[in-house]
Amino acid sequence: MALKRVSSASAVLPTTTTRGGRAARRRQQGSRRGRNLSITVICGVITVLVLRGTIGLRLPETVITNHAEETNHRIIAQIRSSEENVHEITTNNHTYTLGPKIVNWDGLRQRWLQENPVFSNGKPRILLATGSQPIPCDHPIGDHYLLKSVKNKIDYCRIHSIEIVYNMAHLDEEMSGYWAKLPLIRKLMVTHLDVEWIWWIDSDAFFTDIAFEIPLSKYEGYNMVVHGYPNLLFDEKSWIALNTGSFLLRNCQWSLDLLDAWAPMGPKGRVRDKAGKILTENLKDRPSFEAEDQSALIYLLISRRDEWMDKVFLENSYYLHGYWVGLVDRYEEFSEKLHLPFITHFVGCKPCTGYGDYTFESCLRSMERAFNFADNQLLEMYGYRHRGLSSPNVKRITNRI
Ligand SMILES: [Mn+2]
Repeated sequence: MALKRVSSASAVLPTTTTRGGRAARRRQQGSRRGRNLSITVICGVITVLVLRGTIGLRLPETVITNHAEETNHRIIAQIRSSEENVHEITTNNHTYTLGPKIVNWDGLRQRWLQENPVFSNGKPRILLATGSQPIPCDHPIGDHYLLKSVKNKIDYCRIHSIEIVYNMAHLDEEMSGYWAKLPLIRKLMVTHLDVEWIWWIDSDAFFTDIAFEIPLSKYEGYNMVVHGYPNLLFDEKSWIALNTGSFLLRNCQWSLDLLDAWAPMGPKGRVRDKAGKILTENLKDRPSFEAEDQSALIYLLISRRDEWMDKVFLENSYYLHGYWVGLVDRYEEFSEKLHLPFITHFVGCKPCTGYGDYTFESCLRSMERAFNFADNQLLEMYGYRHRGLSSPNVKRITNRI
């Protein structure tokens, strides 16, 4: 509040300040001008007093808040409008590709690793990739939870020596929204030859078991690791048989080929709409909407099973992705059993745009719990803990230094 008062004062006073500044120069030019200055200053002070009195009758804090809100709205509208200006009209008349075809990537990368042996020593390197839209959230609270989400990821990655990339750029205009991860992953693979695994994680997913590490040795011989269930995939053909909110792709030719095979349903507009119809017709319980990356991957794995499936590991022994409903209300119970869900993923919550399948309130309350649950695991290292899973405030839990 104190800060707001200061900014409001400067919003009322700038004319006086400028006059005062100019007057300082005038003062050197003679006493007559000096008298003029005094009158000006007195007039200015009276004006301010009158203005303050008038504002005072209209509850100053409301005026201040409105002013701040107006400024926010103006700035956000400017950012949005400049974003809209760069949109190009896509005709969708050509067959979409993520880029020039890459061949012999494994040979190239192998040679690079031999030339740079420092990178091939020790544990396979992981690059965690995440991101969010380039414009502000429709609800400011959405941006707050994006910040909490990235703090959670930075903490996890720091502790496990994982590099992290946060993307906010639309690298490919046609692959917007949920499809943006595909061109990003491809770019990261070809520019980070030292990295063995690219790990995509959504901005609406939180690490809720900070100590847990991905058991990479289990995935030797596999190139993709994604949370899912074989029976839901091949027997039920369910559109939630797997979840692409958190998955790992090995940096190899197979993965680049998979991205190429995965991408064609992505281009926004006619292609994406038409593909959405095919996906809804073929996948169990899928609502009718444009094609999204998860259904497209499921459809690819079902329809071309022999070609792709032998390198895909469907993980369900831990929560590489954990559906938040049924997890967030049981954190206390999990703590007692010392078996924490690795990742809590807020599927169906859209705190940034506000058009989710769940109420805004239940999503935010649950995200706060997930964040604090994870944050407790970090704070305990320093002897602190949140006052409760719903509380942003912390308390000291030990007297050690
Ligand atoms: Mn998600």
